[in-house]
Amino acid sequence: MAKNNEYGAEQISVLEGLEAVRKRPGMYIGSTSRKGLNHCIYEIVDNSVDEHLAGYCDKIYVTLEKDGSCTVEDNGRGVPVDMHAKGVAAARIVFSTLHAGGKFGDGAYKTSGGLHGVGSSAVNALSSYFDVQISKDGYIHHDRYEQGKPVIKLEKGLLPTLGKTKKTGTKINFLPDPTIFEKTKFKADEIQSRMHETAYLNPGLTIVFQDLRGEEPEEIIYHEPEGIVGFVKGINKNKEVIHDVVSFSGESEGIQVEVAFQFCNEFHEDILGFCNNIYNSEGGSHITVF
Ligand code: TSJ
Repeated sequence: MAKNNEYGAEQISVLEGLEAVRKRPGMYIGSTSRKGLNHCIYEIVDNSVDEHLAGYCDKIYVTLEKDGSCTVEDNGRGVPVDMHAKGVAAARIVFSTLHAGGKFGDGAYKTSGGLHGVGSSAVNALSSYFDVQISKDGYIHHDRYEQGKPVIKLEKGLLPTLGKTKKTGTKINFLPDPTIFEKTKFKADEIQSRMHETAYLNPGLTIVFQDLRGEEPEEIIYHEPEGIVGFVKGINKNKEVIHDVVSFSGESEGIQVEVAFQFCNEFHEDILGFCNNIYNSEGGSHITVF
């Protein structure tokens, strides 16, 4: 497994950790069907959304590339690249271990609904390649994995750089492993609707979706400054509404709640509940209590 005598016992246990994901992918991403495939994108995008919620990122680019891979890029602070306690760049730990979340900056994950960065290493494990560019501290830092194994040699424990930059942000380009997934073609319409929903739930965020796989490149910009009010308007746009959208928000014991609703001239009722950006098909206690 470890060709390189840089790997100590610690590193070997890390590789075993990601092997566990390849053995039982469903435990980490739900399934290996197209749903699981698309879920990989959401796991990566959720990290950028967390960076937005922390107050540092307002733009996310999601691109379906011609070669079947996906690129997710944000303009946040960039995943920390400095030396971690283990003598390895912090980013290497983020991508190659099933670490518990919240290690890298405490406040960052207060409103995180995802797997707190655990998802990124699971996606890495399930990808033929997983390429990372982190723009931070004046440089583009580079890391790369194949089937979850690092293929870039660290320099004194740190990531090599590709050149200088004045920007900051994180860019991931990954190709799902065809030996893991039953289908490897991302479904654009499902991803578009999830990105639109994410934009409604995060009114300060702009998500640029691009599909470069067809003859004509496609680009959709999702920006919904009206937030969940706009979400309700969008859901009801072809219905006979009987009043304007009603909305209110409040906070109690550090928990923020936002509500928007509109009645239509029909018997059917839809109540969508989201907690920390995650839809709960069973409603969840915040719906039941409301
Ligand atoms: F999934 C992922 F980890 F690969 C990934 C992470 C993918 C993408 C597209 C973006 C990100 C990501 C992570 N964007 N921004 C961040 N931010 C941090 O990880 C970060 C940066 C700085 C600090 C700090 O305390 O200084 C803390 C964190 C968590």
